[in-house]
Amino acid sequence: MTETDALSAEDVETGRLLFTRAWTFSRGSPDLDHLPPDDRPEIAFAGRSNVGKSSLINALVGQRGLARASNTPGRTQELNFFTEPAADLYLVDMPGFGFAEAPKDKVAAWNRTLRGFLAGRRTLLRVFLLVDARHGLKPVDDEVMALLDGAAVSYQAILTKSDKISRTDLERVRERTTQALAKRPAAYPHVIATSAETGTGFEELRAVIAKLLKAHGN
Ligand SMILES: Nc1nc2c(ncn2[C@@H]2O[C@H](COP(=O)(O)OP(=O)(O)O)[C@@H](O)[C@H]2O)c(=O)[nH]1
Ligand SMILES: [Mg+2]
Repeated sequence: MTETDALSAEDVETGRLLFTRAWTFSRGSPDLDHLPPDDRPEIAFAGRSNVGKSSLINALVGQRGLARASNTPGRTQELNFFTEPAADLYLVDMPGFGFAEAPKDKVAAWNRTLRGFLAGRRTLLRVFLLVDARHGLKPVDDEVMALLDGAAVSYQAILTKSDKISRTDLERVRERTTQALAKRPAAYPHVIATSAETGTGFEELRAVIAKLLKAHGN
């Protein structure tokens, strides 16, 4: 049974309501010393530069301008925290791994910060690992998954930009991704496909998050 089958109408409705609220930018953290207090569950969106992390957060909350989406890869250079007072949850927009246009030492420092956050944040409930549906998993995704497996942080893959490929190709990449994740101890087996362009997959993603929060006791 997939998680989709196990999502109840109640999860779908709770998820819908969770994201009709007004989410706001809470803070940007350039390093591990400026994170908000770890006083509530967090869900982080990770993945390569330009994979669609910021666009996905905007589509999730239904607010076009909340997270900055950009045509310039690697522009987001802080961990950005979004919150909604009644939701008791942080959504975390992460910068892309290994962004190309910065000096080497800066990239290295960045990757240390991202790794430190992913592997060491006590309140991280789940990491959504975003993967461009046209390209599938890349070596840097393997590195991230190995890190999360090592830290026993639960993660789930999302195939983004699904509007850019055919249904057949999407099912092919979903199958390949599912098989790769089956070998990973901390990976959630079900792969979600989204399009920030058409809205595909967001009812499911909202329900998955609502269900996670319910299981956590919120
Ligand atoms: N067609 C399509 N384009 C998308 C989608 N999601 C993001 N994009 C585009 O991909 C580029 C990078 O998106 P962005 O959200 O900034 O990626 P990030 O670097 O991972 O935060 C932007 O030009 C977006 O408009 C999607 O679902 N469909
Ligand atoms: Mg971004």
